[in-house]
Formats: sequence, structure tokens, C-alpha cells
Amino acid sequence: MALLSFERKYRVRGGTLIGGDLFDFWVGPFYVGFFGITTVFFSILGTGLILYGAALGPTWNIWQISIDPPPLEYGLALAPMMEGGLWQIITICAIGAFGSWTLREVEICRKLGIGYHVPIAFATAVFAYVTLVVFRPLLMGAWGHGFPYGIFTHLDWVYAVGYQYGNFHYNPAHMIAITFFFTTTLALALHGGLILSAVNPGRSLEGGNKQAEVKAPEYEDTFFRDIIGYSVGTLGIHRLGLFLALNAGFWSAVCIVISGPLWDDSWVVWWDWWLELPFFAQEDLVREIGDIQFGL
Ligand code: UQ2
Repeated sequence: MALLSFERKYRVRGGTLIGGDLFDFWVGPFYVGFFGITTVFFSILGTGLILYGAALGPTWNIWQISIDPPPLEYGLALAPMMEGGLWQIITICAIGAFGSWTLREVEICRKLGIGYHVPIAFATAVFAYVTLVVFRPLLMGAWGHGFPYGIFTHLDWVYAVGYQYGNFHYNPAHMIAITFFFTTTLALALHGGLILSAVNPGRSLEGGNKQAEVKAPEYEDTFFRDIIGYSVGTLGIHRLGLFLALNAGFWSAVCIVISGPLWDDSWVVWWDWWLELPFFAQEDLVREIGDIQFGL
């Protein structure tokens, strides 16, 4: 079915989560809905407040502009505007916009009668952000533990928090998250490469210099059976891809939320449980490895 006639078929009333028919319409190609309105509202308000904070701040240098969370002394209280209050309201706007966008995706899925995989994927990224600026600050008792909204200042924040826990690469959840990020890029590179190789196969072996015909999915399966004896399948690669990507975001949230609330020492030291295993617990060895860790 051509796209335009398909749009006529699916652009039907209903499927909304809130507001009934009130915002159930399209503007050009865009579905609006109640959550389209709230997305626009929170985005404009949040962006406006960032610009307001920048205007009151010391610099227009794009690299140095920063909207900072309140000092730790404010705990979980509301802070004055120029001492983190702006950051608090901007954070509410960001979560309002991301949440609205997620629910607008849900409404579109309901109209189309498709699964909720895309909003679930988006919500996982939102969850990682909310973990950084809400859940962890709540667990640690101060909004000041959120990260600042600035290009260089957020890098400085990651640097400072990373070294606060010794060497963040020793955080086991961080290790798992990184492994999922890398495996996601491996899977997407394999998948993108495989699809393009089948759709754009180049010149054929037998047909002289003739352009070869586009290949069917059997060829994709066969490539991987030939090379590693296994094909995960055309549906399977997408299940695998979604699984890998969701886990990358999820373990990122875990690795930061356990840093502080669950473990406030160096992540290097966390691995001492290994040295304390019965068959490994020899005091001289524990001391020796301890010395190596502290560079003695
Ligand atoms: C595959 C398949 C696809 C693919 C890819 C594979 C026909 C078009 C990429 C191969 C993927 C495998 C074997 C899994 C690799 C595992 C990890 C953890 C990266 O078989 O089916 O569909 O795109």
C-alpha cells in the first residue's frame, strides 16, 4: 500500500491515553495528541530557562555556559533560582518533555496497533537520565549530586565522580554496561553490513560485468552459517539488538546508582571479596596484591 493511502487508513480516531478526541489530530506529518502539547510546553519552557540562566550567568561562551545544581548544603530542599533553583525547574521540564515524548510514542503505537517496543526503548534511556538527576540524588540526600547542564562542566562532573570512586572502570556494573555498548555497535555493524551486502551485491560472479540482483534473506543466513556455523536469523538479530541496547542503558543506570548509595569506597577495593574467598585467603597474597593496587 502506498504511504499516502496507508496514512488515510491508519489516521483514525482513538487510542489516546488522555483527553479523548480533544488533541487527537495531526499537523502536517506530525501527530499532536495531549502529549504533543505537553512536549512542546516543557521543551520551550526548559529551553527558555536555560537561556535565562545563561543570560544571568558570567559567560556567553558556549563551552563554558553551565546551569548548576544547588550546593550540597541545600539537601533535598528547593533552592533559590540562581543557586540551583533553575537547575531544579529545568530538570522537571526535561523529565516532563521526555515523559511526554514517551507517552506520545505509546499513543501512536496504539493507533497503529503495533507493539510498545519503541517507547520501551526510549523510556530506558529516560530511566538512565532520571537515575542520574533524581534517584541517585534522592538516595544520597542532596540535589547537589545531580550533574550540571553545561558542555565542559558535565565532563568535569564525570571526571570528579569517576575518581571519587578510585577507578570507575573497576565498577562491575560499569564493566557490564561498557560491554553492552561495545556489543551493540558490533551487532549493528554486522547487521548494517549484512543488509547492505545483500541489497547492494555489486557485480555478479557468473554474469560477466553485469550488476547482480538483490539477494533474499537466505543469503544473509548462509553467509553467517558459512563463516561461523550459526545464524541468529532476520528477526533474531533485531531481538538481539534491542536486548543489547536496552541493557547498555540499564547497566549504565545501575553502575551510577550503586556508586554512593551502595558503595562509597574505591571500586578497586570492592574486588577484595575475591581475595577473601576461602581458597584464596592467604594473608601474604592479600598484602601483596593490596600493595600492587596502591602502587607500592
Ligand atoms: C544474522 C542474521 C541477520 C543479521 C546478522 C546475523 C540472517 C539479517 C548480523 C549474524 C549475527 C549473529 C550470528 C549474532 C552475533 C552475536 C553478537 C552478540 C554480536 O544471522 O540473520 O539478519 O543481521
